[in-house]
This record gives sequence, C-alpha cells and structure tokens, in this order.
Amino acid sequence: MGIRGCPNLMLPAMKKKINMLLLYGTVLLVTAGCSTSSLPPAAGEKLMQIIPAPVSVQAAQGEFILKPSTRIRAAGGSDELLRTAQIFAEDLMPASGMLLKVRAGAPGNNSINLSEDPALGIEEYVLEITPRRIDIKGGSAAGVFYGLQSLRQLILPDEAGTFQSAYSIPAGTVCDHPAFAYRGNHFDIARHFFFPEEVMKFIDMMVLHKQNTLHWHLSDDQGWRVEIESRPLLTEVGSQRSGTLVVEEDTRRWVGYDDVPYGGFYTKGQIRDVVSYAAERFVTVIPEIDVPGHNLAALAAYPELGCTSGPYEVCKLWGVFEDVLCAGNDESFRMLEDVLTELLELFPSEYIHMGGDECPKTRWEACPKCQARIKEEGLADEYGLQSYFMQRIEKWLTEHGRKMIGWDEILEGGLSETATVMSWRGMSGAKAAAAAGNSSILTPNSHCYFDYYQSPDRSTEPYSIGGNITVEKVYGLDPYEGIPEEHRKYIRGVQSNLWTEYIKTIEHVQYMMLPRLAALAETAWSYGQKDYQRFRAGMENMRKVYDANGFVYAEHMFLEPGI
Ligand code: TNX
Repeated sequence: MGIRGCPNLMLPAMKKKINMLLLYGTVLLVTAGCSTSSLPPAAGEKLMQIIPAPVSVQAAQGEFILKPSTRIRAAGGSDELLRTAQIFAEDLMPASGMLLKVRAGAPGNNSINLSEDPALGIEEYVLEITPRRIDIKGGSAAGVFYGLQSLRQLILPDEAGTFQSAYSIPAGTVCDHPAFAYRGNHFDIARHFFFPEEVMKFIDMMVLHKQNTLHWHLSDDQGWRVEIESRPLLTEVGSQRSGTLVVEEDTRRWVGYDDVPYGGFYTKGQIRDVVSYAAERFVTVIPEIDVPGHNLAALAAYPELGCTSGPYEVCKLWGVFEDVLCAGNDESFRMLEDVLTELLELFPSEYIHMGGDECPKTRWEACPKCQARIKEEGLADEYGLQSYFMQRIEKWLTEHGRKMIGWDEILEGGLSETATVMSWRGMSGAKAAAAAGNSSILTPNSHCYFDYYQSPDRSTEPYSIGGNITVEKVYGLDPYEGIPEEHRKYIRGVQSNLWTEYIKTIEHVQYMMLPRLAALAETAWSYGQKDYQRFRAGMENMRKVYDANGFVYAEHMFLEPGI
C-alpha cells in the first residue's frame, strides 16, 4: 500500500513515524506551495483544517464535485451501515441544503461509497477523495461514521451562508484513528433539567467532534430525574423542588429563592429513546446515580434512608450538604439495588457511574447505625465506611456483569482492585489510581470544567459558577503529565464536565461547550498531532460548521489572539 496505505497495515513502531512524515510532508507541501506539484494550496489546507486533527492527511490532484445527484452507497447493505449513511445524509442537510439519496450495494462514481474493512481498527477510517468518487472505509460502522464526520467539515455554504448548487471537495486521503478509547462529555441534568430532544442535541454536538461517551448525571441534591417503578417516590417527590436560589447578577450575590416550583424527570421510554439515539451515533451512555452524598432528593422521597429522621427537602440551593445516605442501614443498599436493577435494563453500558464525591462525614460520626457498621466491619473510620459503601455497590454491579466508575474520592479509605477512577481534583487521582493498577479517566477541574468562565473578563459572559478555563487552557491538557511510562496504559481517556447550576437552556449549554469541546477533542482523538496554531487555523472552518448547524458558541478565541 506504500505511503498512502492505511497506518494499521504497518508495524506499530513504524506507524507513528510514517504518519508524522506524512503530516509534515503535507504541511510543507501546502505552506511552501511545493513547486513539483500543480496543486492549488487551498486543497491541502482544507483537509488540514479537519478537527480533531487526523493522524495523516495527503492532498491530491483535483476535486470531487458533490451535487444533488450524488449518492451515498453502503456496500454490503448492512442495516447499521445504511442507518449510518442515512444519519449522515440528514446531518448534511442544514449545511448543504441537499438531502442525498442513500442506496445499498456496490460502490460507484458520483458517489460517497461506504464500506467496512476488518483490516482497520474498530474506530479507524480511511477517507479517499478523488475527482470521480469518495470512498470511506471503516474498521466498523463506527469508523465509517467518523470518516463521515470529517467529510462533513468539507461541505459548507458560501461565506454569506447561502447554499450552493454544487460543492467542491478537495481530493486527498485521510487516514485516521483515535488516540484514546474513552472520549467523554458529562452532562448534569439534575441541577437543571433538559428534555430528551435537548440531550439529543448535546449528542449531536459530541459526534461532530468524534466523542463517544455521554456521562449522564441523573441524580443530585436538587432533583432525581429517572423513573424507577419499584421506588415511585423518587420521581413523585424527588424530581420536584419548590424553588431555586436567586443570584443578583450585578453584585453576584445570593439574594434568596424564586419560589417557583421546578422539576422534571425522564420516563423509561424517554431514556430508551436517548440511549438508542446515542447508540446509532456510536455514543455509549453511562448513567450516574451519585451516592452516598448529593442525595437530598432521594432522602426527601425516602427519609428513613437518612441518619436523622429528617424531614428532608429537595434542595433549592447549590453546594455540598451534610445529610447523606445512611451507610449503617441495609435499607439504603436495598433501595440502590432496586434502582440499579431497573437502571441496568435501560443502559447496556459496560460501566455504571456511582458518584462517591463530596460526602461529608458529620452525620455518620453521630449515627449509631453507622458507628455500629464501622465496628462490625472493623473499619478504621468514616472514610473506611465510605469505602465500604462504594465497594459493596461495586460488588453488586460486578455480580451483575458491570463495572463501576467513581469520582476520585473513591480513593479515600481504600480503593477496590477493579473500580475506574474519574480524576476531577487535578491529576492526582489518576496518578494514585495508576500506581495502584486501576484505570482512570481524566477530567481535572483545572482544564475540563466547562461550567467555568471561558474568558478572564467575566463581564463579557453569562453568570457562571466561577473559575476561568480558556480554549487554550483546555487544549493544554496532557493526560500523561506526571504519569510514568509504565502506568500510561491505565489512562483510558479524557472528559469534560458540564455542571448546570447556572445553565438553564440548551443554547447556554452549547455556548459553554463550544468551542472548548473542539479543544478537548484534539486531546481525546488527536493527542499525538496537537499543535495549537494549526488548531486555531482549523477552527476558522469549524466555526462555519457550527454556524451551518445552528450551534451557539463562544467567540473569544476568534476575536482575541491568545485565548
Ligand atoms: C463539584 S465535580 C462537584 C459538583 C459541582 C461542581 C461545580 C464533582 C464530582 N462534584 O457537584 O456541581 O463542582 O463546578
């Protein structure tokens, strides 16, 4: 296959070297306008703008003209590939004004030909554009889907946003595969609720960036948001709060409550719809039920599960609260097992997130049942009790064929051998997990908290929880920083977190996510190819993709160099 061949056909050690040569070769060709080539410089440049950056890009002679008569052909006619083709055809409409027809069967000219090639990695693809046809081969339908996402970025309306009667796509070959297997985005729909259609829009934004995991934060102090038939009060009581705190924007101070009832939850049917919408786009949904802290909504529904007799109220303000699930009461575990039994039917994911963060120990210190448990189990203290709590749930999950993820607090008081740690308080959680031989996912609040401001100048932004994480800061995340070479295999990937205390609409969600999501995706997908200057140049094209698809985004990086 020579130098234009697919990277996976080469030995792994050779692979990187050759890919880099290709990449730099292309850069030289493009920027120096290589005299041996008659290529217009713009051809290679356009392919170089794909975000996240592909592993290798090679420009070629000519262009493919996409027109309404162009067909999308799925070879082999598998249902999955046909569906993938149809999703692409529909996704292309808002940017092109064309709804291309999808056909099963053999490849042809004037076509985008899709096929699976078992010689490629599962998420790998090769996109080849020639004047006669476009071919996308993927290691699976997922790989094909990612190739289509790259192609999507090459088909855009003109400068004025007007649809064209035909689109010119520069010829060339893109060979590509992700750096990390886990490419996640967390979405908190507990503090503010988002309808299923809005969660689907969130997924649309993810797939454009080749992200593959939605971490769905389904419960917190301020609301329980998933229907559980065996425990109906969780939603009847726990999904509603009687008001929400009000912050005066000028002084940025808390001035009281609005007394406006606020609530919402998903029926099982709605959960299934979102999970299958995601699966069709190769996104796994990992549900989170956060325990033992952050549980006032569940306690309001079932006060007997707290250490005091309550009463408890679904929380109206944000923060960390002392009332948590009682760890000495077996009923707490029975309730969680009931919840998880129903949840596992809804979510086929290998992993289930059980929270474990921010659990104050004050109630447990004064609770006779918790103290009795510490004694019976020979635990050192309340941190040992938290570890007991999490490991007991993990054992249940393991017996039911699933694996547990927890926030990095699960390291305190003793970590099980199998749990995956989500490192949010910096990188230290990942380091400690790796040293213990546990997997981890990086989501440090220094780089990955998309609820923080995105410019140092807060006056230009909607009110937010605090902090400041610019696009460039997100871009700078190095998941391997401080991780010894031999432990790197434990880093499964990276994730952004979107906590929604101050985010109420999907437009605001998009504004907080974009363009920071693009910067995160360059670490998740293109770790070995990162170059901020090239990324910035590529974002000029990506912003047109956002515009064409109606996504709201923050403009700082386009207006102010260095942000
Ligand atoms: C910390 S990150 C939390 C959330 C808040 C968030 C606000 C984590 C595990 N817990 O409960 O919403 O900070 O940025």
